Amino acid sequence: MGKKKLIEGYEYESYSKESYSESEVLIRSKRYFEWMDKRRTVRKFSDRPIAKEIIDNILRSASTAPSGAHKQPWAFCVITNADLKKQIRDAAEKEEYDSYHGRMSEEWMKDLKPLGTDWNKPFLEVAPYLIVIFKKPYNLDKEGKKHNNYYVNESVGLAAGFLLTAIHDAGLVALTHTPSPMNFLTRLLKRPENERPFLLIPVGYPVDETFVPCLKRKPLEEIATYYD
Ligand code: IYR
Repeated sequence: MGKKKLIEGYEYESYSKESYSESEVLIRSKRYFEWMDKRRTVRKFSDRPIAKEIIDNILRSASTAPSGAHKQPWAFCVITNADLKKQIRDAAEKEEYDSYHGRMSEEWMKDLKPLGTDWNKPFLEVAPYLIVIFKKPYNLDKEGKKHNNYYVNESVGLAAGFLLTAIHDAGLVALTHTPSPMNFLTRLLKRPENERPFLLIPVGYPVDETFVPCLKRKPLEEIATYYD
């Protein structure tokens, strides 16, 4: 921890980054991109177990994300219990069945075709861990009074991104699953009234021979505009 000082009555600590030469910064940025580019969403998981400590560390990384007024408006539920996983699978498949049989538009179904998704979600029972991220639009104090959080979707989206990167770095894979609607998660996991399900993320190792769709990422020219 760095040197501390008070600024307008609040405690601050000195913060310094490693100082790399510009060529090192260039190499690092390229290496990071190439590594991130290797992350893929996987839909077929092995049931190979994973130590809880690994998941603990991944969640600690996710929770380093910035958040509005540093409220950290997220809660992570980690499910390993087989019975609970089955209940989640059953409830998700019930919703997904309806989505794939009429709730999703023709265009949506066509867009999903190349990804090979359907209403069957075996990974919800096979993956050793299910992580459910909840967002907290407000906190409740001891008297039950509501205190709003800020930029909740942005904050929780960032934490989800950090979570996926930590999973990738650890050598594991994940699937950002969005059963819709997902209020069954509030019920099954008995969450408090100030939490809303945000993402359901199975985590594990991929099956031995894994195939993922051949996707192309948009080139830089298509995603970025520089204003010099
Ligand atoms: N939630 C459904 C459908 C689905 C929607 C999108 I957009 C995807 O990128 C993938 C799936 C499901 O999980 O199957």
